[in-house]
Amino acid sequence: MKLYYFPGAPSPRKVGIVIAEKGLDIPTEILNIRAGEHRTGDYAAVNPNVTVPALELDDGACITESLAIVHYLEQLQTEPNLMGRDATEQALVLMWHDIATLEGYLGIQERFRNSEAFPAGRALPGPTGYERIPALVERGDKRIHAFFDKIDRRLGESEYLAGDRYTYADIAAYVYRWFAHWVTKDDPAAHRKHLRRWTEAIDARPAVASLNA
Ligand SMILES: N[C@@H](CCC(=O)N[C@@H](CS)C(=O)NCC(=O)O)C(=O)O
Repeated sequence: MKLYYFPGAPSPRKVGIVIAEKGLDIPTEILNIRAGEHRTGDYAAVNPNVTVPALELDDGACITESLAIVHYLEQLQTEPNLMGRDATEQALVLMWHDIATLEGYLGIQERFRNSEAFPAGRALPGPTGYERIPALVERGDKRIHAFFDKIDRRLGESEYLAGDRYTYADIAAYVYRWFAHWVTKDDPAAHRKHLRRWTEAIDARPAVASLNA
C-alpha cells in the first residue's frame, strides 16, 4: 500500500489526520503540489486526475477522493471509529461532511483559485485547464462567511458536528477552517465562539497536534 500525500493541502491533510488518529503506518510519498510535483514524473499513470491524496493498494487498485480513502481506512482499522457506529450516526457524519465540503471547502477553493495568488489557467484541480473568473473571489468570501456562521450555530447546539463525539465530519471542517485561515489570513474561529471552543478541543488532540507540530 502507498499513500500519495501533501500535508499542506486540505484533501490529503484530512486523510493524514485519520491515519494519525488510527495509528496506522502507511508508506507515503510526498508530492509537493505547490512545486508541481504531481504534474510531472509518472504520477498521472497512478492517478490520471493528478490530484492528491491517492491510495495505491497492493493489488494495483488506486483509490482517489479523500472520503473514499477514509472509508477504506475505516474498514481496515475500525477503531477509533470515525465514520459513525450506527445508521443514524453514519448518515449524520456523511451529511455534515457533505455540508462542509460542498459549502465550505468549495467556497474557499473558489476564493483561492480564482485570485491572483493562484497560477493562471488552473482555477480547478485536475488535468483540464480552466481560467480564473475574478468575480468568484468575492462570491467565495461570501460563501466562507456563510459556511462558518452555519458551523458556529451548529456547534452552539451540539458539542461536535454529527453529535456528542468527534468524527470525520469534524476532521473535514477542522481542516477547512485551517485552509480558510491560510487563504484569507482571517481565522474564522477568531470571532465565532462555538467554532473557537471546538477548534481548541481538536487542536489539543494528540494525533492532530502531532501533525500541526
Ligand atoms: N475530491 C478530492 C479532491 C482532491 C484535490 O482537489 N486535491 C487537491 C489538493 S486539496 C490537489 O491535488 N490539487 C492539485 C492541483 O490543483 O493541481 C478529494 O477529496 O481527495
